[in-house]
Amino acid sequence: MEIKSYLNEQRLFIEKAFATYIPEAKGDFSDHIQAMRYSLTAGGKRIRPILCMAAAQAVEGEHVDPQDLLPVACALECIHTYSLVHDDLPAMDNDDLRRGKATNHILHGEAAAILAGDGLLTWAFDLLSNPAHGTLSSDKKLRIIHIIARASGSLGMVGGQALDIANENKTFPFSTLQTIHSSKTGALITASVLAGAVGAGADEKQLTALEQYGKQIGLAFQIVDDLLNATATTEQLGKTAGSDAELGKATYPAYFGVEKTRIKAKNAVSCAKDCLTEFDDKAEPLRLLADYIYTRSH
Ligand code: GRG
Repeated sequence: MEIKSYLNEQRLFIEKAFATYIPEAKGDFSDHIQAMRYSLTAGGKRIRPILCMAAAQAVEGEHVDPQDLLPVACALECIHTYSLVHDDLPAMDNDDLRRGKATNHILHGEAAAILAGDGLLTWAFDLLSNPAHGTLSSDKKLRIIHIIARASGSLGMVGGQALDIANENKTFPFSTLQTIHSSKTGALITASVLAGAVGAGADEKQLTALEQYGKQIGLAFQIVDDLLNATATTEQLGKTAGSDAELGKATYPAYFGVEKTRIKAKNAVSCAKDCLTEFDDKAEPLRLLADYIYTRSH
């Protein structure tokens, strides 16, 4: 399997589902929904929904129609996109470029961007809990909702963002950087893997292995993000390069230098793949995704 065509095919599958699962910009709330849709459809690698679908494929549980997981996959992308919209606000990272386009608040204004983020976050839980979507059992849906809520909130992504902002321009121990990374970035990535696995009926042993896999690729993802921020160009990234240094953020390259950081990312990818030894060929996309996270250029 070739990773580029796999990613492309999966990305299109997920983006096609937006037509079904994301409200249309019409009626009384059309401006608000348009602002939500602007960021959601602006591009993006769709890594979290792809991981969700790949984890479901890897598991030998009950047969699950990929269509049944699409609301979960779309919900993950809504939550991720909301976090980007809010992260770009002047009160946070104050960025004007995201996914190669003007950030939400630059185009729609701050109030509309905040509400677009709020709308995306809340819509995710509408999608996850809607009894009309798919045939996943209520038990599975509830478990998935809890996994995603826990990973997105104060003990996960939101908490990590708060810690990150509180520590700008400060010196802090490496363990704090690890906590920031694992909560701000790693938690939603791990939850994406677990959500797909739960949807496909994974047993506890498989869930433990996939949780470790998720944590390792989450770590690799953030380390590579740090590296790209320090070494790639704004054109390559579609977002402002060099912003970490400008905002006084502690990063892996700042602690270890570029070369050692690359080795750490590679090690995390290798640990992630080691977590998949009990899985057969159906986990091939998860293995390729781990490699891709290391080699990605944006
Ligand atoms: C505002 C609650 C809140 C959280 C923000 C996601 C985040 C937390 C901040 C974004 C800043 C950042 C660089 C985070 C690290 C890694 C990351 C999430 C990068 C962006 O994700 P990609 O590369 O983006 O998957 P695309 O655009 O491809 O979806």
